Amino acid sequence: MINAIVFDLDGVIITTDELHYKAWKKMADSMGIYFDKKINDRLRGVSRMSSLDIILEKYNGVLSENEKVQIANKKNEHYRKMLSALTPLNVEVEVKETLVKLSKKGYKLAIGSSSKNAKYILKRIGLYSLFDAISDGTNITKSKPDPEVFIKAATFLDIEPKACAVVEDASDGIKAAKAAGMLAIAISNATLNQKADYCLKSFENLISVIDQIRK
Ligand code: B16
Ligand code: MG
Repeated sequence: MINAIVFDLDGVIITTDELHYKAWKKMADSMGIYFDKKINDRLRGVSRMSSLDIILEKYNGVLSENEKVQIANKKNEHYRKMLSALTPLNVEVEVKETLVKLSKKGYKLAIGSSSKNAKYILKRIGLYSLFDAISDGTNITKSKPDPEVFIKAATFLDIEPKACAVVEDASDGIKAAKAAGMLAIAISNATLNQKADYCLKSFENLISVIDQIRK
């Protein structure tokens, strides 16, 4: 029986995946590195430093660890500048309504995000208080596909992993959910991963999928 739903943030709750792309693109262009949306899809759910390593596969030079940290910090500055313009109006109505409906049905709601900016984003878009627990990049040592972020979310909720369902837009997120022993529900890009237990046509479709699971 499913008692809790753990949501990925970027690309599921809010389209900050687009802002990550813009920030990385600006950084890559400034260094003359080829970067496109296909490469960007490999960054979904992956930590900031691991994302940089993927982007640097197209870079011919050699960088020290310190230089890499500086580049990642610069990207985060671009990203935070865009995040500072977010308001509750950036949240799709169907997302907010679906979360409220699930909460009223008695499900515990949590965030399971690799992002260190997750709490800031949730506060900016006015959804922070809707979640019973937030597990993010600040409380993990390994990013998705490692299950740590989801296991921590279940621990914060005091609910067993097998009673949790995860909603993810990243293939690595689906792998992480399965490794955590949770039900994996895919949306957008993650629907390509055959390991997903369910695929959503839209965010609000989650209500009927959860009702179906309950039967
Ligand atoms: P930050 P999610 C992930 O968030 C993003 O998908 C990924 O592209 C990003 O690199 C990662 O967070 C770290 O984000 O730089 O803000 O700490 O999809 O797991 O919610
Ligand atoms: Mg995501």
